[in-house]
Amino acid sequence: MHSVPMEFKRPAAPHPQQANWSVDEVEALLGLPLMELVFRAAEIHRQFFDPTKIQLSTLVSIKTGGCPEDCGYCPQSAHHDTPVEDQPMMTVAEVVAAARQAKANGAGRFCMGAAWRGPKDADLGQTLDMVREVKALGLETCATFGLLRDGQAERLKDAGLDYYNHNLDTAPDKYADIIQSREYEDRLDTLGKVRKAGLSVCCGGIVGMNETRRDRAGLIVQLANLDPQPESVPVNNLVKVVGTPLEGAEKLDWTEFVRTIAAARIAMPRSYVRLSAGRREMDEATQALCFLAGANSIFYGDKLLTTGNPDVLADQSLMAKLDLQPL
Ligand code: SAM
Ligand code: DTB
Ligand code: SF4
Repeated sequence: MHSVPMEFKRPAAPHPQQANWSVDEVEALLGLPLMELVFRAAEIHRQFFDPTKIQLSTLVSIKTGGCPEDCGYCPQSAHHDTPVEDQPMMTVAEVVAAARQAKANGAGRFCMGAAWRGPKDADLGQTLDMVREVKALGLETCATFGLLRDGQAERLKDAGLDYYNHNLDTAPDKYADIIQSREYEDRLDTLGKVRKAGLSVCCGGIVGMNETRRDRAGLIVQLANLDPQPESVPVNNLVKVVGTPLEGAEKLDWTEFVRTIAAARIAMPRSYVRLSAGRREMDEATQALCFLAGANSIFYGDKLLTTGNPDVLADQSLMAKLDLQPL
């Protein structure tokens, strides 16, 4: 039995941008009876969004592997011996071709990822043409290049970047178990730079890394208390890759994943909550429950960065079955 009473209600809902959620509050949400939690999340979803619409983002890895960081989940870290083969930066023409294909498949946003701690200024220069040309195709643009230095976010913004993705990845208390090569504060600093440059923020995390429910609450609190809240919140279920320190992590029960989505929706009512990595390992009914619980975005395309994603035809079939229309 759950110890949190059904009548749990958050006192006097403030403006969502001044949420000031506590870890206790979000942990209590996560512990509500599942059907009650999903119902509340679905109600909030309908207040702020059309629940028949879904946002589709396609990923491409513009520079793969050989990353100096030691993130325990990541197959691209040079610290881990994984099946990922290092690849140099893609050309602008290759990136544009991938973006055209994404658009033809129905994606609305194209997200370029690089296995860097952060971009050197010369690296960044090479990506600006990619951003410009992808934007010119009529797609929204997103980049995830790691930690940014002063001025870099502005250069990306000037080139036509709409979103910058930089995840907090886990709760502050759990962070040191997962990553040693950079601090939580470094990540918050980059998010501040992204905001200051006028870019939209895409910021989320990963669950299924042997964390506790309280850790998941701690991550949601960090995200929800960003002011303003992120426009886009990717919730990744760890993709376990051979050779990474987390390859043997305990599988998160699907109900805990649904709970995480629902609590993120309630804590961040105006944000797009993305059902992100890990969908290939999830059945259609679980995904449907995530959409009911307020997820309204997915990564769409046969690949994430280096690992698989449901193929486009399977996702088109799922969207048709669920009567979800791409944005
Ligand atoms: N290198 C940049 C950085 O870390 O900021 C950008 C690319 S990095 C691959 C982007 C995000 O991918 C990470 O923050 C993490 O949330 C996610 N990610 C990486 N490996 C993952 C895995 N095995 N399962 C789920 N998400 C993963
Ligand atoms: C995010 O939150 N998840 C994406 C994107 N942002 C960059 C990446 C998922 C990566 C999964 C492992 C891989 O394919 O390498
Ligand atoms: Fe590098 Fe990003 Fe992977 Fe960390 S998550 S190892 S920074 S590519």
